[in-house]
Amino acid sequence: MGISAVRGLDRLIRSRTEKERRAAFGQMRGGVRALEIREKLVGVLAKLFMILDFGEHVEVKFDEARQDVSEVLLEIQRLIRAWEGAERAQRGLNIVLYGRPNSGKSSILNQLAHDDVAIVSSIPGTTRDSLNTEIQINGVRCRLTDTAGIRRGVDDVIEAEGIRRAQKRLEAADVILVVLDPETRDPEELLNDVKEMKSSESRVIIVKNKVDLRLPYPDLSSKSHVVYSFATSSKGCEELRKHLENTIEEMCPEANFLLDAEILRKCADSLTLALLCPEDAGIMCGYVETALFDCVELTDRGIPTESVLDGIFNKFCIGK
Ligand SMILES: Nc1nc2c(ncn2[C@@H]2O[C@H](COP(=O)(O)OP(=O)(O)OP(=O)(O)O)[C@@H](O)[C@H]2O)c(=O)[nH]1
Ligand SMILES: [Mg+2]
Repeated sequence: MGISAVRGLDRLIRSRTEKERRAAFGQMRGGVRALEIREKLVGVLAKLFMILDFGEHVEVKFDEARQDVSEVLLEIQRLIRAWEGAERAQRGLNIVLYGRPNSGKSSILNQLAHDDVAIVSSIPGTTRDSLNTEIQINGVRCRLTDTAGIRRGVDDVIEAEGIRRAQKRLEAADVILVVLDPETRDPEELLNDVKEMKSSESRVIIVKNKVDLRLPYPDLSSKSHVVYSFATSSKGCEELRKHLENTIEEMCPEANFLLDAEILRKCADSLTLALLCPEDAGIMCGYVETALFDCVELTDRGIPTESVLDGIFNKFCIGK
């Protein structure tokens, strides 16, 4: 069993959803993709040796080798994104509802959870503390957090603590749903909080709730995606549900093959340097060789000198 298969098995044991299990099988199959990358890099090395040793007698161009390197690099970058998505899915995503009191955050949480998890009332300030529930979206476990409504100039110490906790939740959020209703005063202030507190990778979705009231919403300058909802009905949250599904699919894409991103990143760094180097087959050769040795860590197989020689003799009529 190769290293990828062993790590895939470990992922399989730890997996809790169908999607996590599929990712684990992808990692168990990952060695196959690693071998393909290894083959391609051996091919590039063979071309570079040809240019170095027999440049004047063969038709191989430096640009051809450069093109091959960028193709392998693109493939590796795709695999890195797939790995990052699988890791995100494995740890689960945090989705946080954020907005003014009475905008409909708790109602949205209940609709997304298909359950009466949070108390809903027409009294602003009903939710005093953060509240979590777990849901699955596209097979990804999501911790959905309802928070206290945000308003300024609060005297009540408990409400002030609820607001502080709500803002703190933004830091670890993968997806932030900023809930606005037609009554929302100064939505830019809310969006500034989000901008300041959120991590660079988290996604922001603006939810204009209570669309059934057919009242105008405050103007916004934000470029974040906007969806409309009416959270008094399950159907009224369909657009939000769909958009969340798409967002989560982008953040945790389905992958047929998974390979350890730490090693892939080393490989990608060497190939990036290979592409940055001037038109010098010798320098490029050095970086491609380093990438090949990194890649070997993923395959459990060495690179016998013969494989590079085979690469040369299979493609070019040298010494035959
Ligand atoms: N007409 C209409 N009313 C809604 C909608 N969503 C929520 N409401 C009502 O608005 C009121 C406030 O809803 P909540 O879900 O408690 O609002 P909240 O944002 O959690 O409020 P706080 O907990 O105070 O921060 C309740 O009376 C809901 O029934 C909607 O889409 N349309
Ligand atoms: Mg509430």
